[in-house]
Amino acid sequence: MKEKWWKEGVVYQIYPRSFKDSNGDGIGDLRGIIEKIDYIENLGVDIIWLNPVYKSPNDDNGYDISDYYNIMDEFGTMADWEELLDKLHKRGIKLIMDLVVNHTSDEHKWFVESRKSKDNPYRDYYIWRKGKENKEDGKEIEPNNWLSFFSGSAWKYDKTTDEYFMHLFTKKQPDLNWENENVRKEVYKMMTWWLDKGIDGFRMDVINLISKVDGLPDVPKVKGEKYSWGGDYFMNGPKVEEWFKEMNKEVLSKYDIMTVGECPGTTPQEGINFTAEENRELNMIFQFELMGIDSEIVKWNTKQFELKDIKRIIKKWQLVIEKGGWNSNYLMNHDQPRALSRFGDDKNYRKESAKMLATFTLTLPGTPYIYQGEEIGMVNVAFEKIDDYKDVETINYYNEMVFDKKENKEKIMKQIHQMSRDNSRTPMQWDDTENAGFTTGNSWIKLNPSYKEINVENDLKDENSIYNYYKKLIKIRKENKELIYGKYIEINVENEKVMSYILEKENSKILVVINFFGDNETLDLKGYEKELLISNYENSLEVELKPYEARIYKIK
Ligand code: TEU
Ligand code: CA
Repeated sequence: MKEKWWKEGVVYQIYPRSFKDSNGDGIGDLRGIIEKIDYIENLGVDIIWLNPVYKSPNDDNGYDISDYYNIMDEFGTMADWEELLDKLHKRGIKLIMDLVVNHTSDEHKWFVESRKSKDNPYRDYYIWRKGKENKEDGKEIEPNNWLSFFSGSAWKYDKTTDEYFMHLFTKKQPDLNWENENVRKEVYKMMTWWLDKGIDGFRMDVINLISKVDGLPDVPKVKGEKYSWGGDYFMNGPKVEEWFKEMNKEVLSKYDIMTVGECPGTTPQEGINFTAEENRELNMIFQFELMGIDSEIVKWNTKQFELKDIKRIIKKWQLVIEKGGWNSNYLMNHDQPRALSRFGDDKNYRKESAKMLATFTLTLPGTPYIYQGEEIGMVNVAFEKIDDYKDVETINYYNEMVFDKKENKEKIMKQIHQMSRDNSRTPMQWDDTENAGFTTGNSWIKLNPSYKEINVENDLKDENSIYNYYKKLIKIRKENKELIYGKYIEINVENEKVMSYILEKENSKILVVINFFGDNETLDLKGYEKELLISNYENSLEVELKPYEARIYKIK
């Protein structure tokens, strides 16, 4: 297997709006990140993924970009950004930027032009269609019945030209028409411009959504619903690989960079196609299977997850690596609830389960991703009032369920407490002073009251903190290449509570044992002659695993 810096590196994701505010306006910014470089470096991570910092009206917190070539005023200036890049590089930390090119903001100049008239040169930059006649009542309806990611139709009517444009996300995020060669050229030009500024790669937002099937057909109707999920018609569509290859040839292949494509709804076979080196497309993708193990049909309908699903998913995705591609490992990001609250126990075993999950993410083959705050065990938040939520997905869901569908408000708030994206977007908790040291002003979103106890200052002081455990794990990962390039061999497959696996590289082996739940378990490891590298408990017994206990051994 070829060695690559992006296989060996650990990625730390920064959501700038909530990381550190440097000027007291309540919004995190680039100078705030600069202030915290020591903190990031001390953790031992190698690569930063920065969520979008481009000009944006912020309908979807920066994922609605109105100018790809400039920095959002609230976050600072291009000079600040250049200083950040320079300072990171001086410490040997790489920077990857978010690339959001499935859609733009409706305030982007291309769209402003596009909506003006049917013969505008930019018209075909977006996906415009005439309305259709509803067979039942003869009234005009949307061009098809696709549901958007964020509730309601994926089409918006625009009266200037009496047509509809497609938006898979919010109404202010019109989808670009990748069929148009000029769109692709503009995107490649923009990517080149950023790469020439010295960045180290891209995280590509919903990049497997860029190719929609011809004819944009209706999806089979779900009973009682006006709009239905059309994923089959826009995920991993017919031209997606052709365009990945073109992008690679025109742009990516010219630089020593890393790319990670965010690819919801992707199978391991598609993962192989997109990432196998010989295919010259992407380096790795974010697949979503683990994000679906605790819900049914829609994310808001949660259920208890089962370890057998985790085992099955991890095992089958090893195929990607075996076939010459690469994986990425994450348990959360800015779109997901706090992993610790979701897959661990944030009340009785907060530290133990946070460390357990860290052990899991950092020992699987593939590149690991840590999301800001995960390294100190930040937990979900439960705002009482819907007005305290800022996330457009959450607000749209609440409005649809409570106002349109007359669902019980308490039930919906409970779902929001569990699954809202704002769980991960409350500010980083630096210390126990007002606003957790995040801002001296009014924070753009309320803080999680847990900051009095859970904060960076406490974790830095405590030798046994979650932060220091992450730090040790990262070091162990670097010192034991089995954890990066080793072959994944699952053992005790049938065990429903404990996950254990060996990572083998040239006859050298690491054994990982993880109790995923809050009960004591027994596991016989006597057959292995081994040395303990790390555990989340001080005294590990030979056969008994304590709640959420995790251990890494070197096999002799
Ligand atoms: O997310 C795409 C995506 O798949 C998410 O919509 C996910 O399904 C959802 O957030 C789960 O609640 C990306 C970005 O990461 C997200 O922040 C953006 O809102 C979205 O694309 C649109 O750009
Ligand atoms: Ca600020």
